[in-house]
Amino acid sequence: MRTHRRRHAAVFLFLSVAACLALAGTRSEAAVPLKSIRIASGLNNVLFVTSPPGDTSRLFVVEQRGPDNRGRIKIIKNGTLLSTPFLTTAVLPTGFEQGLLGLAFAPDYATSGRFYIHYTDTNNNVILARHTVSANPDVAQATGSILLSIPKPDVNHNGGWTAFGPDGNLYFTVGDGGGGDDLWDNAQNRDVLLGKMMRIDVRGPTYTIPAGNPFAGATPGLDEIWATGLRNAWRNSFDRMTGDLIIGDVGQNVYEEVDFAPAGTAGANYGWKCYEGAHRYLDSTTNPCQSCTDPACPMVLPAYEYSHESGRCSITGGYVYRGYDIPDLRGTYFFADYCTGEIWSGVFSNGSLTGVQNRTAELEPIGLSIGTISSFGEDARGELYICSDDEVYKIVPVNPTDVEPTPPPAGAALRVVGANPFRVRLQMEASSPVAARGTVEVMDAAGRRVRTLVDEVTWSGPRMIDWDGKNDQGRNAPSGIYWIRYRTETSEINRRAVLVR
Ligand SMILES: [Ca+2]
Ligand SMILES: [Ca+2]
Repeated sequence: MRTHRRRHAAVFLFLSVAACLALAGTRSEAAVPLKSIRIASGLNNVLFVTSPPGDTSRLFVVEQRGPDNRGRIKIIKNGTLLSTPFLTTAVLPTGFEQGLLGLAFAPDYATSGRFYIHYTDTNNNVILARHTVSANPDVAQATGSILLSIPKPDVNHNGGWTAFGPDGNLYFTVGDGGGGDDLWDNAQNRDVLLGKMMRIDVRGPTYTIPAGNPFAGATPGLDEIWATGLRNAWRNSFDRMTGDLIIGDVGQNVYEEVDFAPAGTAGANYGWKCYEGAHRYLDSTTNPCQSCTDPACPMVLPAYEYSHESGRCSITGGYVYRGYDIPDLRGTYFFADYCTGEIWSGVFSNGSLTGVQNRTAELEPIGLSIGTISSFGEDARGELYICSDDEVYKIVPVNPTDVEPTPPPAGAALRVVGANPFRVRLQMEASSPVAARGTVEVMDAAGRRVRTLVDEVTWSGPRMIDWDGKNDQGRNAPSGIYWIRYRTETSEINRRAVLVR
């Protein structure tokens, strides 16, 4: 594969530049050969799978619509598809991109019972609604409450993704409003929620704006917006270990793209419709600079792009694998094209997706065709799934005895993964087998707190945590011995670190 680095003189780039690709059809050279196995069939228009944090026995399947045009969430429990749906929606509109589109369980679902759905209603609004579980853990309350209703000018480009970030806030995307070429110039317009990613805090009765939202309060632009310049970011994900955000943004006529944002990046403008992929496309008058090339309004170009050759038409963004069953795969990002059913993998490096390989031949089940790929999904242990038409597949090793699965830690764990003693950066991995609220702090040898690294955030699985050697005031801590303290509601772990200036 050849990789060109392109320079756009007029555009200041946060991130490195897109790769221009020749997507080779070669078989993977990964150490562990993969395959996919079908774990459920007979479903209706599957668009997503996910699990509540820490729930390792159930996988929840989102059906866009059934024959009665109602969206449903169904449960695969210990490998068996339950006949009673978890949730059945009202009758939803029948457009190709309409219906029940997204689902996210609250980090504290085990106690709050709250989950969030993203769908389109019969008035062509995009709806974000909260529901709660009933007394039966496999059945939800039928009625929920609408948190946001976003009007749209056209039926397509509804976005549809929603997920909780490592900060405990709810993120979701809405497409540019539809039509083609962003007719209404919405994606660059900070005064509409179309063509955007939003971030809201849903811990209270309705929702509030988290501190740090880029256009919060008096800053011009709608307070809910987290990122702008998206065309139709259909499937996105947080790397559950690093907190990095990965976006699969569907292109217009030629280029599909993957965008990458290091954890916590607020206010990024991903370029649409000034750019399609890494290529200058149309002008925008709603951009705050009223220009696509003013360095005062910088844009982030893709970490990766591919063109519509060979029938490719629409990216289905995926996940960075962080599971336990195939340790060799950790850090590998999987994504697909909706039209061709091709699946690729790569690794993020300095903001670019590198080493992209075609994994289709491996992951196409023998004797079966996966067909169109609407989404990937991740279960509570970080294992990955593929959603296709009426079926759900799981990515597994060809020969399970080829790999030595790493069992999830029995309890919370904290280990130093980088150099120790360290000079510049202490790298750690904190993991929790179940969703738990955790705090990570740096204490000095006298037991005084030097720095709060993670403040009461809920997560499950592994999470990468860095300490840059600074205290809470941003000043360099002196050389010496420090203790990294990881506390959850039920445990406390201390690890010794030595800072050498
Ligand atoms: Ca504002
Ligand atoms: Ca873009």
